[in-house]
Amino acid sequence: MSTKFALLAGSALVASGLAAQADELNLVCSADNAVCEALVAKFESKGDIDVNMIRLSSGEAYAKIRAEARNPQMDLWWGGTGDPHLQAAADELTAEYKSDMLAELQPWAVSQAETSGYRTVGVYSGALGWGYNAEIFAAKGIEGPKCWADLLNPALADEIQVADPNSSGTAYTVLATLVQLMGEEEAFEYLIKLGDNVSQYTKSGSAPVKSAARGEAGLGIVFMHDAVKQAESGFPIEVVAPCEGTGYEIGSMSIIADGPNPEAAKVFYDWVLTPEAQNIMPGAGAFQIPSNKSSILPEAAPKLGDINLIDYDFAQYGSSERRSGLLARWDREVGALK
Ligand code: S7P
Repeated sequence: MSTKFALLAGSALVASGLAAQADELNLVCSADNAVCEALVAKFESKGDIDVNMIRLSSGEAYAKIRAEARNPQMDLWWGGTGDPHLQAAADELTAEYKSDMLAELQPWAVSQAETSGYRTVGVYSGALGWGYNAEIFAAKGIEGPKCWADLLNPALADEIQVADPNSSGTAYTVLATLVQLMGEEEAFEYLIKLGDNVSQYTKSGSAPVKSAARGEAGLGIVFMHDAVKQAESGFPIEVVAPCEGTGYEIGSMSIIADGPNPEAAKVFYDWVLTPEAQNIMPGAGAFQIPSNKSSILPEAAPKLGDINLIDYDFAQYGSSERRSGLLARWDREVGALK
């Protein structure tokens, strides 16, 4: 670490308005592109660190970081569901970092850090559900589905979209949620039946509800905040929390082990956990629950306390063995049928 960075490291840099030293940061962003760009623009305006950002879905980001393990190209991975961040931590692809900002975070965000041995941290949270196009359902005379069981209604043939859990953290959360709700055998039976109603397994997790908003599909299984974004944009999307219970994510952030710009990674890491950074998110259409206790909770954000949540086992479903095993079974028994 350079002397200048050593003197200014961590939250002192945040307080000083970011580093005075020119530098660059290679960032993988796994949330919606609009929020990735808004955060990068604000960060760059505050200091001399140029950000080279790429947007990849959570599973794709994990695969890239794993593929580059011998010669890491990226410095920081912001956003995306927590399970692949935990898998990267277990694989030691990411670096331990105990930010001073931990003291300002919600217990669930700190717990994510503790579970990973401080190789990842929670940046936002949000529950899984779906958004359906009320006009399409009204035109077809189908009642809006309230429960996971309702999604098997044969009247919904080819009306549902959900992502592929290999590329998408959202879809892996669907898979892990159903396994925790129903047990593994029943969950796979359910997913095979659901496949009859699925027109397409998309690459990105939020794509299904964007299609539903445009009338290209009836319903997208997504994080509820991604459905809220479409409703807030004026599309006829109804947002549903499934009646049997549902899973949730702890969207996470990790520093890549042996990345080329570790100091710049820490500067972004500390800043992006501040209320100043997190309060940018709703303006970019991101309605997750922020992890800093002093950040503003967006009015439109689905509140976890109002939703029937399962006790999601992040340690188990973020473990390398469990995640790889479930994805392999999904490929064999569900993906292979399309
Ligand atoms: O759009 C926000 C969000 O739902 O995107 C992340 C998601 O994992 C990225 O998309 P993939 O499902 O394609 O991986 C979530 O973390 C986040 O809340």
